[in-house]
Amino acid sequence: MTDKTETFRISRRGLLGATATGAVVAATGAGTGLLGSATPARAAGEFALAPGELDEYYGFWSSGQTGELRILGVPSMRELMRIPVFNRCSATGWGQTNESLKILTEGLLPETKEYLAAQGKVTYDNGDLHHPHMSFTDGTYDGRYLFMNDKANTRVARVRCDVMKCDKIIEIPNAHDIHGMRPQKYPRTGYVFANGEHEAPLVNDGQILDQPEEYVNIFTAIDGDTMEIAWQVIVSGNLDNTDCDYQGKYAFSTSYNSEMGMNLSEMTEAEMDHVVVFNLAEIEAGIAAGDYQELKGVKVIDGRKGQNKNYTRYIPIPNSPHGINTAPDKRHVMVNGKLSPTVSVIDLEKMDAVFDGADPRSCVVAEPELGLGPLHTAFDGQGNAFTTLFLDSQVVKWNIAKAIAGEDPIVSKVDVQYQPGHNSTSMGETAEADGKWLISMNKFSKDRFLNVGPLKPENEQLIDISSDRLELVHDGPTFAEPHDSIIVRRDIVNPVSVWDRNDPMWEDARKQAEADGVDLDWGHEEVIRDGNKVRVYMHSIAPQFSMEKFTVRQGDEVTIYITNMDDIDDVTHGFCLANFGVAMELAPQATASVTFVAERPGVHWYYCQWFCHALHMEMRGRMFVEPRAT
Ligand code: RUQ
Ligand code: CUA
Repeated sequence: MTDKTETFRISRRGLLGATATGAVVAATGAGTGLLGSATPARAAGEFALAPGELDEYYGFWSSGQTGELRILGVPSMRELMRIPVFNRCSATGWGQTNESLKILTEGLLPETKEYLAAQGKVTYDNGDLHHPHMSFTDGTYDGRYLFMNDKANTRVARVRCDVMKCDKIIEIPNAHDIHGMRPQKYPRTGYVFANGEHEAPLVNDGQILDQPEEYVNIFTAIDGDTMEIAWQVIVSGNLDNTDCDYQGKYAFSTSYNSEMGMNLSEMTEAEMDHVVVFNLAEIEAGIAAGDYQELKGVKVIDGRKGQNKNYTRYIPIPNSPHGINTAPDKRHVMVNGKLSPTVSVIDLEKMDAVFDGADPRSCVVAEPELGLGPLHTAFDGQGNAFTTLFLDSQVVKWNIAKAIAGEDPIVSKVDVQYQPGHNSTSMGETAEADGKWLISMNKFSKDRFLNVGPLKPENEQLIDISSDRLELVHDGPTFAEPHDSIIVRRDIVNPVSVWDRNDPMWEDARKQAEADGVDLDWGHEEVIRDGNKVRVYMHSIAPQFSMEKFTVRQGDEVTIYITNMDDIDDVTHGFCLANFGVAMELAPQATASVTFVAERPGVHWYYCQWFCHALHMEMRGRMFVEPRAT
């Protein structure tokens, strides 16, 4: 299909100024000439921002098995920040500070806490973060929160966009391994929908192994404001990806294993799998009417096939559909075929009839063949869709109206290197899709970068979609594994630069300080002894900690609370207690605390681990640990 690409080859130089406002710098030299066979050489640097220039978009990136959230600038593709979520972070102390441990532990199920305790742990320290999505109001991003899933340990987390820190993590009961996850688009978020991917016996207590008919899968609706579980639905088949409509009526999930197979050949046996459609009002009414069972404190409704209820419908879709994406026209939903070369187009205006008894397939209004291995679809807001073709290593642009009219919908294709999974377009999963940029998130980079050993980076490619000629303009190597991303207009995201001294993040520290008669707001430098528990309160102002030294006894359980009194943008300190494995971030006006047992007698230096001042090296102090009396 490269011939189509050729057809649309036009000079882009003249369009540059219009498409990348403020983003253009002079060409810096010869083109690389290696951007793929169908792409002409272009001068390096044309799409880079000049030093000091800001990006037009925030990109929020998952990191797969790394477990963190990342912020990139688009179109520069510069990595701006990493936000630890499901992982343990050495720099910030995430997973070690009391504030982060509270978030990492409070949402765990009792049996998980028990399991972890048997491992000598209080929380998981790995995660598999696939899908980051922002909260919506009225069909577009509202800049409040980001939500994300953990496939590895069945969790959903929330990041506050005002400070760009995780403030809630919950484990989802009854489900197994949360994969697809999306926030409600209308009227607002509202619900966060989360798919359990792997089927398991409903009561999974070791009684059942090889009775697939006893296996179920669970769809969960979480209240995005409280991060509590609103309800769950038992479904037939497994669940892969999910999305919802712009009307607030339906959510839908793909299933690649309608067969309920337990091995590869069983899972791929059927010609048709399905999309499950969830009728939100019917489910809410069913819950209100008491038609549920309570499992682990959650109201669970039965939406399996064969129920004579209106909670769900099963739309047959060719073999093993994967991604599901609602178009900004607020009407069409694309179901990506994976093992089928097709994308099935669902017309939501036909969905009410399906719930009224019409043939479930009657809502499928087109099923164009686009290429091999369609996985995910993004949109430009102008009636076009962009689908990744994993096996063809291409992104195909196609016209939705033409597909529905039965005409050849393919506009153009671009080669990507290599094997794309997700793609995302600027504002593309909202009603404000603007058709400027597309990121192709490729699973392999092969020969695109210097060889770094057997473990290679993945490759994210930036494609200009402002014309029919899809132009690859940037290669971006990334570490494991930027599964999915969203591209958000920068006016929507407005984080603060300095913390509010009364932020809920350190409410526990504030309460403890109050109980200890310590003023957390200013000037505290106190050591409070409470049996063998010692609480040390100090503050930091560049380039000093308020305590030059303090003394504890061997075996004391020591908690150190530090408030960074600096309120200047960008003056972050850190606290590292050498040879105690203790370190944390202290952003402007933040309080952080950490607890450890002082089992090492002697003098131990603590130092500021965030370069903050010309006298940063001098920003240090001593903890003296008196030996245990023998
Ligand atoms: S899924 S490569 Cu985890 Cu987002 Cu499609
Ligand atoms: Cu304070 Cu470095």
